Amino acid sequence: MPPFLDTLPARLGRRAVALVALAALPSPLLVLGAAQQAGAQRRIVGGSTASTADHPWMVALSSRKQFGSAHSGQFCGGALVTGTKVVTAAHCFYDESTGRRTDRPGLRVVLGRDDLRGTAGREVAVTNVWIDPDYSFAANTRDVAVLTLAEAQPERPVIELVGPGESEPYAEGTPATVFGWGDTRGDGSYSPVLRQVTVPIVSDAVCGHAYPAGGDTAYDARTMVCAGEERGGKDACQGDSGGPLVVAGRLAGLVSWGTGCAEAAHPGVYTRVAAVAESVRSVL
Ligand code: 4AZ
Repeated sequence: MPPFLDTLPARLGRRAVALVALAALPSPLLVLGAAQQAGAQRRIVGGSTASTADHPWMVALSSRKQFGSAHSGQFCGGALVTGTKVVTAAHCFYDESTGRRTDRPGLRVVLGRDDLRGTAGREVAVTNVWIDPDYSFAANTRDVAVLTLAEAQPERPVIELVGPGESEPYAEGTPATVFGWGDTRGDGSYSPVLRQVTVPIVSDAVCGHAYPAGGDTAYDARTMVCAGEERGGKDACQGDSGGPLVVAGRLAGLVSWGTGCAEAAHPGVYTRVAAVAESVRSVL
């Protein structure tokens, strides 16, 4: 994802704002003013470092063409759910400006590497990218993909998915932890090291108000879930896409979209794993 921030919903912004407009946008620090005033630290945004030793299912998706390839070519996050399958976001495989499927040349899954400047862990090729057949790029609905690894990882612990139709993990206020190597400040500062932040699940009513119907970036309670503090300061951001939102040790969400990062009253929006679990299970 282009490592810049604007005040539009991320998906709309990525399509509508050319790089040439970057200079004309308010500075990320101004955009994040509310979070700053709240005294928040802006990491993942607002979190702390994490390790794949503790979260061995956390993986990076890498491509040799990716901007910022100093960080192992990382462009999205994902989660290992079986010895050969990684769950991530469908939009990681779509071009933001055209809305079409895009190639990720040299696509690999990076396992066991906390610091993407290094060579620890393993890089494994991908033999297949499955996108949910009902994924909509325009509406951001059912934003899920499943990658098949060229080599099985039988020793590596996996994360369990929340099951089809479950609702309890999504109760308002439930603590949820998101992991990633994405932007820590909303200004293109991708993190070389894995980070995590814990945010409360936001109710459908509040999230529907934050992202009302009418645009193509509306909140859809059937296929999405929101998480974040009302005052902002903690969030996923560009580059965290596809990464896991973990509730009580299980995969409950995938980083999908949002307006900016860590803004007050604009929680992060995640793919609701319970809504796509049946479809995902059919390809595991
Ligand atoms: C993105 O562009 C993105 N604050 C992901 C998550 C959020 C915003 C943007 C949520 O990948």
